[in-house]
This record gives sequence, C-alpha cells and structure tokens, in this order.
Amino acid sequence: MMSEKKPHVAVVGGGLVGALNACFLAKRGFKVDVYEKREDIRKAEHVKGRSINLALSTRGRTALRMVGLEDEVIKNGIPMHARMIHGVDGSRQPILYGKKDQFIMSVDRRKLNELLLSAAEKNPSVTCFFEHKLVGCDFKTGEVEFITNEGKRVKNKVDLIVGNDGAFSGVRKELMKATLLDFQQQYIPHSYMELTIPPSPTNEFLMEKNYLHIWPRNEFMMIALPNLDKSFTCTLFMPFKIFSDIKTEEDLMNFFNDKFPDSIPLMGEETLKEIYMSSKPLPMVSIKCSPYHVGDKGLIMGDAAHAMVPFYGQGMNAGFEDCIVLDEILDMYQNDFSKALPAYSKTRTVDAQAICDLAMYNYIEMRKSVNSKLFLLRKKLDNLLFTIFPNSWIPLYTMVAFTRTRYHLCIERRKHQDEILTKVLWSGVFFIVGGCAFSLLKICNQKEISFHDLTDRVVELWESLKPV
Ligand code: FAD
Ligand code: EGU
Repeated sequence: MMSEKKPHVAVVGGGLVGALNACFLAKRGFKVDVYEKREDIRKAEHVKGRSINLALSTRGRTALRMVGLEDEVIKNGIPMHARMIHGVDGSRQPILYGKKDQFIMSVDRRKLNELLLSAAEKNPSVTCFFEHKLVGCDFKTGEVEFITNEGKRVKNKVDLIVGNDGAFSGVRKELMKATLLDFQQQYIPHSYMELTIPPSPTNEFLMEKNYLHIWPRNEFMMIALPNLDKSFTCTLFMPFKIFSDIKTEEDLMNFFNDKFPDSIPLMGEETLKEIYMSSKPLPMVSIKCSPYHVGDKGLIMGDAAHAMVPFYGQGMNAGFEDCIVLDEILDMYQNDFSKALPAYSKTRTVDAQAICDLAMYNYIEMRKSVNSKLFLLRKKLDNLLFTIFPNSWIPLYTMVAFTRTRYHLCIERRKHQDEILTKVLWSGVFFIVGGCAFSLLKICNQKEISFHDLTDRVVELWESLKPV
C-alpha cells in the first residue's frame, strides 16, 4: 500500500524541529503539510519567544548535513572553540573544548528557523500553513483540525500526524487521551532573562569572539554567546525569588556590582537597567514521557517529546537527532508506520530521557557548588585525564557535544570511567598509606625499636597532648 501512494504527513509545528523534519520527510518522497500557529517569521518584524541564539553541536550539524544545509548554517554561525570563564574579580580564563576541530557554533535561532522553512518549502511536496493552530486530531482516522487567526476551522486527513509543536505540545495532549502515556513535568526554581552586550562604538566585539562566555556563581549563572552583528546575547539564570527581590534600579546595580562587575561596562549601565526593568524572567521546564507514538498514525518529536533544561545546550541538537533516528528507522521498515513508530519510540525514549537527566543533573551540579574556581578545576582535571588517556578517558561533554554516541551510552560510559577513576584514586591512597607504614616499620627496625614500644610511645604522646 505504502509503495503505491506516497504517504501524506501533517507536521504540527514549524519551529526548528518541525521545519527540519519536513525536509527529511520530503526527501523520502512524502507529501508534507506543515502547520504553524504563529505567523510566518520570515515576514514578521519582531518574533517574541525564547533564546536569541543557540549552541549547535555535532548531533545537530549531522542532521543538517543530511538534508544538505550544513554549509549554509555554518556560514551564518560563529565557532566557539573554548569556554571563557569570568571570575568575580574580572579575571578571564579560557578552557578549550578539545582539539582544533572540536568546537560548537553559535547560531541565530530566527535565522536558522527561516532557513529551514525556506529549505522545506523548496520541495514541491511541502506546503506550510501559518497561523494554523491545532485544535484536535484523531489517531485512528488521521484527521487533524486547525483554527486560523481569523477563526476559520480547517480540516485535513493524513496517514501520519507528527507533533513537533514544542514543550506545551497539543499533539501530546491528544496522545494522552489516546494511549497510556507516562508523563513527568518539572519546573525548576530558576528562571532566565536575556540581556545584551552591544558592539563597541567602532563596531567590534567587546569580548573575545570565539568563546562561550560563562560567569559561574553557584546559585547564579550568566552565559554569553556571540552574534553575527558583533553583539553578545547574555542569558542570566537565577531563582525567580532573586529576580523578584531585585525591584529597583539600585537593587539591580548593587547585585551586578557584587556578582558580575566586569559585565556592567560591557552591557552599559543604562541599557542593562532598561532591558532588566522591561523584561520578565522566563521559566524552564523538563518534560519526560513515554511512549512517543500511538498506533500507526501519531508521533511526537523534539521538545514535544522531551523538553529539557538548557544546561547542556542539547535541546535543539537532540530534536535534530530525532529526525535522523526516524529517517533511519523508516528506511529499516520501508515506510511501514505500524512497525516504524513503535521501533522509534523504543530506541529514542532511553536516549531522550538520558539527555533530560544529564541536563537536570548538570543544573543541580552548577547551582550547588560551582563557582568559577571549581568549574575551572573540574574541567581542567577532565581535560588532563583526556590528554593522558585519550582512548579510555573521554569527558562526558565531549561524548555529548562532539560525538553521536547514544545519550544513554554516554551515561553508561561515564559511570564506567568514574568507577575506574575511583579505583585509581583508592589504589593511590592504598600505596601512600602502605608506603608510610612500611617506612615506619623500617625506621623501627633500624633504631631497634620494637613495634610494641612504638605503639606505647604513640599512646604516651597522645596522652601527653590531651588536655587535663
Ligand atoms: P519549538 O522551538 O518550541 O517549536 C515549536 C513550534 O510549534 C513553535 O513554532 C510553535 O509556535 C508551534 N506550535 C506550538 N503549539 C502549536 C499548535 N497547537 N499548533 C500549531 N503549532 C504549534 N538547545 C540547543 O541545542 N542549544 C542551545 O544552546 C540551547 N539553548 C537554550 C537556551 C534556553 C534559554 C532555552 C529555553 C532553550 C535552549 N535550547 C537549546 C533548547 C531549544 O530551544 C529547544 O530544544 C528547541 O527549540 C526545540 O525545538 P522544537 O521545534 O521541538 O520546539
Ligand atoms: C546554556 C544556556 C558550560 C546556551 C554546560 C558547559 C547553555 C548554552 C556545559 C544557553 C556550561 C553548562 C555545553 C556545551 C553548552 C560547557 C556542555 C549550555 C550552551 C557541559 C543560550 N553546554 N551550553 N556543558 O561545557 O556540554 O561549556 O543559552 F555553563 S554548549 Cl551549564 Cl558543549
């Protein structure tokens, strides 16, 4: 049946993952309709919403390569070869991601989304419908219904409904009614706000360009990624409570003078006040669910299936990798959705849950102990071990950002490495303690002191030191 007629797919959501998925599905010869609730961002003047730029790493790049878009995206991105750690005292220290070819890219979310939509629409078999919001769907019949901005209802009937509609997915809501969906959602106490470091008056970058700038301050953290226009977008992470306690411009400047003093002249005091006072901190949510499909007509991918906190820079990358995984599984089952969808759910849930967990774990780690000194120390130790044992010690972030090692295997491998490290450390302790004991005995021998005398002397010494 599948080979006679080309499958017809409705992709709900024309965000990053939806637009890329449309490219993948069109390449398979499917007829694809993309439904996006917002207006066409290519025509919009201002686009509200999350993060202005994102870190693109290997998984995301690989997916873009597979639809022939890697080069164009890379042209519009800024490579980041290292992190730059900013201390409270204004000190800066770079820590490399790895070898020369191991770098991530700062890309503009809007530009990337526009490029993906245009690439999708280049296929004659892809049609994009903007200002179409999903209102309901039926996974038995393949019927989908949308409402337009004018309030008009639009219906369609397809072979497959793919939900790429983000963390608050409407398709997922329908999936919950149609199947026994395990679901977990967690908001963290932290929120984020985007600030900006403009270009210098001579139109230059005000900080080193090819870095992911980080200000680690335990409960607070700021990150900055470079933009093509020579500005930086800073993301300030802190608990909602702290945001709400900073009420006046004076509070704000006191806080920044205390925590991020070096960033004030870069942002400009007036601009900082202006942006902070006119913005609202935004929440971050982590969502896990399983399975990702129902029957042979419903599937969720991207944030709709696995929204994560941004502390690994992997949300989009994981969503892009979803598209690769689906593509490979559709190949394997010759586009038979009744077999491919359960297979996709089965392989992808373990990996998506693993990266959600890693991101949450890193959030907890960063907030509990990571000031700039500790951050530096940890990354340096990790890199040192990597240099000494390049084949057996691979830092976790390296596996996550620079390989396509399945996320759940990254965790497994890390545990294995940690066990080895623990053993190495304990044997170190063992040798040192053993060595000391051995030396002591040798000294006793030379001085002809019996071991009993020695213990007696130690007890004597101890007693004499005790306060009376
Ligand atoms: P979205 O981008 O949310 O797109 C969903 C689309 O569906 C939207 O266009 C929406 O309008 C549409 N839609 C929603 N509901 C409906 C409906 N009912 N009908 C029709 N359309 C609908 N990831 C990285 O890889 N690297 C990073 O550096 C990074 N940094 C981040 C920083 C922050 C502060 C945050 C919050 C996230 C970050 N992420 C990062 C994660 C990344 O933003 C997401 O994982 C990614 O945007 C997910 O793409 P998506 O297409 O699945 O969902
Ligand atoms: C957060 C917000 C540094 C963009 C995790 C590293 C991030 C990004 C790190 C945001 C950190 C944290 C890694 C990359 C990246 C690091 C990573 C986090 C991009 C473990 C726009 N994180 N991010 N880890 O190693 O693997 O540099 O908003 F501060 S890129 Cl939290 Cl590689």
